Amino acid sequence: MKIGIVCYPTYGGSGVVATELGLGLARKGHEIHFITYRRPVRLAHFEANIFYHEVDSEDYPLFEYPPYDTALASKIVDVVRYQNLDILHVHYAIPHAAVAYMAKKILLTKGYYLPVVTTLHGTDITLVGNNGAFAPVVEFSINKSDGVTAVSQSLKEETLELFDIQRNIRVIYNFINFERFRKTNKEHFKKIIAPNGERIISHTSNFRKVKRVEDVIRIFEKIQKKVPSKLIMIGDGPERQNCERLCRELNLCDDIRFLGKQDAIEELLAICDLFIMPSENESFGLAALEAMACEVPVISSNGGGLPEVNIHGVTGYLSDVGDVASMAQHAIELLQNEDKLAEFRKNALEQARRFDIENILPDYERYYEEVIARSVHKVES
Ligand code: GMT
Repeated sequence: MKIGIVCYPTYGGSGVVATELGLGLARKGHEIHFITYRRPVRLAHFEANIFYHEVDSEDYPLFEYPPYDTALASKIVDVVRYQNLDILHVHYAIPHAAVAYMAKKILLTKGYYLPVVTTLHGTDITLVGNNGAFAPVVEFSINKSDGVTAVSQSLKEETLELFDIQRNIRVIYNFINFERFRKTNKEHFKKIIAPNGERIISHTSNFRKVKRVEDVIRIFEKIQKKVPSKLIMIGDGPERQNCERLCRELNLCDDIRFLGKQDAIEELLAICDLFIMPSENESFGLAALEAMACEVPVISSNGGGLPEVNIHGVTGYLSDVGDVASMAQHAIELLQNEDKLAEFRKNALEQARRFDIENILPDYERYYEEVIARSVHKVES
């Protein structure tokens, strides 16, 4: 198939999923065309079957807000027509699903029906999409997509609750590439971060409010009182400064390292004993899955789709959102019991295997085929 992919090219989960999906499909022989405003972070090297089309955004003194949506729609029209795409897959509803609808309408005037699949990733529904500023457009463009997928059952249910959706939503989970995410020997890193054999705990996110990053620090403070440990904070974002301030207040600066954005996250996960994800809401929790693939158990909240990924008492523990005491207690129990920790490590890997990219890619291929078959001879919908 010739597949167009529209996504955010940044470090965020939706961009990572979109890029890894494109790379995986290209390895299976599909021709993939990425259409984004910047080269996606994980699209670092030349790959056969991968094409990249940058959206040119024209600046003009009249534009207080450069009309990216218009530029993206024009680029989609151009790529679809001249590369003869079979289907367009847009990741994150805002603005991509609405832009895809516009492109589709333009293409119809040229006698071309473009089947569009929209994947809902989480905050495009639960936070931003649900906001009155965007909600009518989000609802409309989901209903106008030829196919809609959500990354967890929980996100599907939330979408159906929040909007009047007339389309079936197919759940296709986030996935993991085990060629990259697996436990490797990085003892030299461990010696630098935990020179006295302390436990290593980690957190990865974009440090937005929804991630409750300060909870990570507060949980760590409690753990540290019982188990000698170090915390590594991976990623960056608006809440980082508050977190650093909290570390200073709690006198924890020597035991917490802020590493900023990192590319080789798997090399850091390889030395971790526990991963913390206390999010307010998390449609799936790709960062938790990456940890589990590297045999790191997860202490998380039970927000959104996290219970579909992290199994309470098996791969880690779940607590109510904001229940720092319970999360810390679970972490301490696990870190103090070597046998239990080893068992949870094994279980985490086993659970992660359910989401192996090799199992999930065929779900997307089948879905594209279904959507294309439904769209044949279609003129308007
Ligand atoms: O976690 C974020 O804030 C980034 C966000 C994104 O859209 O880039 O991640 C969302 O999509 C990921 C991939 O599908 C999911 O694994 C994350 O759980 C989801 N984040 C939230 O729901 C907060």
